[in-house]
Amino acid sequence: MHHSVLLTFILATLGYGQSISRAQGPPPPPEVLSTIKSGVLPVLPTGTPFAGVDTLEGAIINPGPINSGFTGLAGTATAQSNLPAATYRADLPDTMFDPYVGTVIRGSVEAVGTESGVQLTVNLTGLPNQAQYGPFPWHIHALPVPADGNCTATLGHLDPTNRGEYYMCDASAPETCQVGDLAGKHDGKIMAEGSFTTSFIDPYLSTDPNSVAFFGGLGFVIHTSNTTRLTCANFEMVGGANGTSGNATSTGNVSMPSATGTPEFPGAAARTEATFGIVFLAVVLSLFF
Ligand SMILES: [Cu+2]
Repeated sequence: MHHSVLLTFILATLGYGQSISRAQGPPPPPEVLSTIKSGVLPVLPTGTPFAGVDTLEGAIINPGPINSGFTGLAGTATAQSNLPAATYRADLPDTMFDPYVGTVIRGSVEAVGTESGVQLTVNLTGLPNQAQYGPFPWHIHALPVPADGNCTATLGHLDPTNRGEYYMCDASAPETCQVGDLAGKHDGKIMAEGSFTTSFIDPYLSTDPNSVAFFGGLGFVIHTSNTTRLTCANFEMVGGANGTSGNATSTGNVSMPSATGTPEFPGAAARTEATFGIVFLAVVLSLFF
């Protein structure tokens, strides 16, 4: 009896915090980059609770069929307008979270509030071997990167509509995508090796700290195609809301956005947390009764 309880507990633990990302086309051959700096889990589960889904280092790499038009449990994302003209920037660190890809990704993502959404400007260098590790998913995640630089601690994607991560984003209906799924909404995963630059307006992100789509302080993450987390950085405020931003190298008035306390992270991560809590409670009760 206790064996089955223990097994349930282990499986629930493996499911805890599981974060997933979608993949277009077949994934590349498994490439074990590290036993500790991985997608989500520290080891390759041998008894994954996600039947029928391939995993590598705990990251789901085959999310199943496309369900275009999929809408989150909390509806579709809201198009923003008249946002505070604050500037946030995620500056990638000198050291990669996962340094086993033979290069260091450097650069930044700058994000400025506009009349009709958030203008993002992406400048990256050092993207690793495309054939071996690409294409590279890139997202805004649900939690900040902690001081130790642990990209795994950012959990899944910013997902205020509670869409979950089991279905690919349909770029022709971006309001149905996860708000943090920059790759899905904007030209897909990065297909470039070396340098990559792009700029676009995302209508669904917000520079208003009171919005569920507020990304200030949250982590930007770049993955390998198997969702291993390569590098990450938080969006920190580098320009105020008075419209005087625009100097990308300015570090004046650097301040973290107002403490976000408990950042929004509904979606898959929250659901697995709830499941974990229930199973954990059941295990504890079974020990006593
Ligand atoms: Cu991500």
